[in-house]
Amino acid sequence: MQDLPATEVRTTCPYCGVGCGVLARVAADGNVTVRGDTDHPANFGRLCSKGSALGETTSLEGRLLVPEIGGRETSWDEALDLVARRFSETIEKHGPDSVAFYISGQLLTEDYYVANKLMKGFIGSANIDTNSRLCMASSVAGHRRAFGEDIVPGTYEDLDQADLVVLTGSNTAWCHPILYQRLLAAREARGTKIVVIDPRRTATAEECDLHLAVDPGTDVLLFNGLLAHLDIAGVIDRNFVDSSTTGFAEALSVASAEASSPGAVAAGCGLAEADVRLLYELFAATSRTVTVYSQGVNQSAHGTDKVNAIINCHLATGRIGQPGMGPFSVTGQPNAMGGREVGGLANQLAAHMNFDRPEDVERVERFWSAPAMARQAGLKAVDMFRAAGDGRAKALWVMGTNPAVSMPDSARVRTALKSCEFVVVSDVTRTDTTRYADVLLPAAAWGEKGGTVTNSERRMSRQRPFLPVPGNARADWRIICDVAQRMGFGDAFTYDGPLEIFREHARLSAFENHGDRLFDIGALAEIADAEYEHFPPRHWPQASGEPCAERLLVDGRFPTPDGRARFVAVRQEGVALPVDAKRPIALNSGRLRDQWHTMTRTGRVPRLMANVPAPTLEIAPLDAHRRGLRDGDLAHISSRYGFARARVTVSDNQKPGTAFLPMHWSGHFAANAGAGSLATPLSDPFSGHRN
Ligand SMILES: Nc1nc2c(c(=O)[nH]1)N[C@H]1C(S)=C(S)[C@@H](COP(=O)(O)OP(=O)(O)OC[C@H]3O[C@@H](n4cnc5c(=O)[nH]c(N)nc54)[C@H](O)[C@@H]3O)O[C@H]1N2
Ligand SMILES: Nc1nc2c(c(=O)[nH]1)N[C@H]1C(S)=C(S)[C@@H](COP(=O)(O)OP(=O)(O)OC[C@H]3O[C@@H](n4cnc5c(=O)[nH]c(N)nc54)[C@H](O)[C@@H]3O)O[C@H]1N2
Ligand code: SF4
Ligand SMILES: [Mo]
Repeated sequence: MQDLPATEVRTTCPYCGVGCGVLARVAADGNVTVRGDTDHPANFGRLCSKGSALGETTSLEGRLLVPEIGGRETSWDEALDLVARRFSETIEKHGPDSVAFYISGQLLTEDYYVANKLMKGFIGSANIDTNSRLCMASSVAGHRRAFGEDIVPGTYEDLDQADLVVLTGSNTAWCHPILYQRLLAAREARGTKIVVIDPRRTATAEECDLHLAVDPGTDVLLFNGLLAHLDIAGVIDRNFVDSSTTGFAEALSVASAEASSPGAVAAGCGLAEADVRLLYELFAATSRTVTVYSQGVNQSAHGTDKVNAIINCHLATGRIGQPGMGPFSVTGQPNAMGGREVGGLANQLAAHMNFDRPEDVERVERFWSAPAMARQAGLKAVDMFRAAGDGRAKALWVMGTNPAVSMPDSARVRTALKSCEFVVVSDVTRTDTTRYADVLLPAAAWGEKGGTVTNSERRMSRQRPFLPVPGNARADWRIICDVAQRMGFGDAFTYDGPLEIFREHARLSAFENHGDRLFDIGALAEIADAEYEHFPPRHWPQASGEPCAERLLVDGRFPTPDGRARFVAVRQEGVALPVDAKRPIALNSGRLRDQWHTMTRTGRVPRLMANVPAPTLEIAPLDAHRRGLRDGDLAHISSRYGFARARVTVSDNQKPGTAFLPMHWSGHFAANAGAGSLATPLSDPFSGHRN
């Protein structure tokens, strides 16, 4: 990596899971400017609209700078004493499962590690879940079912090297913009074909060779039909299937019975038969195929089955672990992958270990010398807020996420936050959630704290501070350790900085790991101060004494007990978004190019607000006509769970019977425009994911 002028600091973008490298510079007058890091292998110097505007988000306007108890400013000592005392008393009186943490894929790996350690090893409950539940949990569960471990086999280079890229349930052009630009550049160079599977004609679909506007929730049928077609077309990789997998015959038989022909699939998915055939023929004929998927797959009551339906097609053709091919779940948040490494979900343990293996639980217990090791999975996000609402969870700590807006059935979540006895919120600014905080803790923000994040392709990068920590704000890892010490767990939480935590995290990944867990970064367990400071972006695994494997699952061996991958026989369940005469429109929600989630940062930047300045509901011409709605009208939208209001945009991009409302508008920016108020809390049985 090239040396930088002393005024520039090398760090990583805090938005999406592409994980672009950023060079930040602070001018003498305090103004921050950023540019892309040409040395970073995720972006090679490019930044999207949100990344380029990062310099405009670092002002202190609206920042939380002092701890508060009940709205009154106070000292850290008083706030931390109260948090520790209330958590300890609640645990003493009602047991460890009466408390919970709801955390975030936007925390750094080191923050995440200590939060998980405190809850699962020292408090003695697994009631810690993250907003990645809304995001990545179906991929995690699908990977574990198929591969035995939560593995993303591929790298971004596979997109450069593929001849066909299928983007399903992913508006890549807006949500992973730099990856999308990379894909377009590859197409320029080698003529890559791009297929988009999405009920909406998104910005991503505008550029593609084939767009399949599937009915929402019908992806399993589409991919089951593909599996059946691959068999008929004679492109099953028999060698690979025989030597590296189990369960093929059953998966194929279920798929073939359900999706007997492209015609049957087309009818079930609301597609033209010719388009279905075209996809199937392209897929069958192209060995270098990558299937990228995101929330249209994950965020659904049958998300795990969708993930396995996709993986089945890659296993059947042996298209996995080789250049230019593989299933590729792209992560949403900057550290969604890091959170999975440290076990941030209620049903995971740290370092890719799991509650369903008692030897894993004991191993983590031994490593931490944990006085109160949790032995079973805890409450997942939706259930956690139910428990907070009905009095089972009596003390809740929310860090780095805004569930009052972003959880489905958010009105119920707000009621739960109001009724929960003791709510702590760590954030950098006031949000719809901080309104419910009994104790408000001011966290250090991007640019003020250091640590590591891992992007979609398993590449770990450093975030580095370039600004002083303002007011009395503190880094999240430190706040968590401060509370842990006051709860009497001092010896295990005396880190002097993120580096010490990172070393422990690396040691745990290698602890009694004889190659059975692919997540192993043992080579970094003794990383020196200067090396952590320098830390070039690198993939995991980084096992001690072994070369770093960039692409995983290369040799046809999988981290299951028998070394084989598993086909999962999946059936198309009822459509994910049931509509009826009373509620005839299936509402879909997602993202805009220039906004980030609940807008706490991007909402402050005028040029990012300019593109779509107000909440809008996109609706098909036919549906608009039936309801007498025209462009610019104010629509009242209601669901079983709540209501919202938004301006109408009549658009051919919407399939009749579906409408799209961005997820971003919180109560802070618009009254009653929250998509979360309308969204269903129905969850996937395997991942706890909901649609
Ligand atoms: N600009 C911007 N970028 C972001 C974010 C942001 O807030 N703003 N957030 C980040 C995060 S955390 C995440 S998780 C990612 C999300 O990245 P994406 O998943 O690409 O984002 P969404 O806008 O939710 O798009 C999901 C797409 O799935 C489609 N879809 C809905 N139902 C179905 C279905 O049943 N089948 C199929 N095949 N498709 C369906 C929707 O129409 C929509 O276009 O984006 C990340 N990047
Ligand atoms: N209707 C609908 N709802 C959705 C989705 C959807 O598609 N549709 N998508 C879901 C998905 S995939 C996701 S990931 C979630 C995202 O939803 P949220 O996680 O609620 O979204 P953010 O607005 O990013 O919230 C992050 C919070 O952390 C704060 N913060 C920033 N930096 C720091 C820090 O360093 N420390 C601390 N302590 N706080 C910090 C920010 O100010 C902000 O309040 O939304 C989910 N909700
Ligand atoms: S693509 Fe994602 S990581 Fe890269 S600059 Fe844009 S928001 Fe940041
Ligand atoms: Mo997400």
